[in-house]
Formats: sequence, C-alpha cells, structure tokens
Amino acid sequence: MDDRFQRQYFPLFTAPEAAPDADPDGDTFNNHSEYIAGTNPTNALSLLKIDSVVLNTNGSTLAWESAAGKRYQVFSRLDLDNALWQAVGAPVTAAGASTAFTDASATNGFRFYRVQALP
Ligand SMILES: [Ca+2]
Repeated sequence: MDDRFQRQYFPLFTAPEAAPDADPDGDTFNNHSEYIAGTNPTNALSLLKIDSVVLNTNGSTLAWESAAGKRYQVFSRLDLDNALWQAVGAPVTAAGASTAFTDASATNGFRFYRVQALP
C-alpha cells in the first residue's frame, strides 16, 4: 500500500489504524481495499458499492461511487449458485465521483452485478 495514501488520511501513518488490514471506519472494507478503490478509509459512507441498477430499453444501467481516474470492471452472472462471474464489456475509467455503465445485453431477465476496482 502506498505510504502517501496512509499519510493522506492518518496523522501517524505507522499507527495501527493505518495498517493495510485495519478497518478504522468499520465499513467492512480494510484500508488496502479502500486504497485500491480510491475511497476514504476514515469515512464509513465512502466505499465501493453499486448505488443503483435501472432496467431500460437500452439495457441495464449501473451506477456506483467512483474515484476519478480509477478503472473499474463490471461483472454479471445469472444466478449466485451455479453461474460464473463474467466480465461485461471492457474496463471503464471513472471521470468523476460517480460512474454509470450500461449493460446493453441485459434488456430482460434477472441477473446479478458486481463492480471491481482495478489496481
Ligand atoms: Ca474501511
């Protein structure tokens, strides 16, 4: 993990709460995960999660909180027991604090999504 990330958020970057596996804001994402996602490790409301999925005539549009310049990959699967996660399209680079992505193949039916921040 980059020391600059720790120095940005913690007064003492060698403190226990600044450790990569610590989760000082209690949002279940440890500091290393927040570093990868570009989220704030001291704010429990700042985390990588899908905020909305809207089905429309163009497909399903997902939106999530993002960090400008970070790259994300969307995955989907048809069910949680048997199907494998499959990448949907190419990675997208966030332009700002929120990113939307439309899965044009998802115009009907039920599926699950996840968004991964790429290192
Ligand atoms: Ca955290």
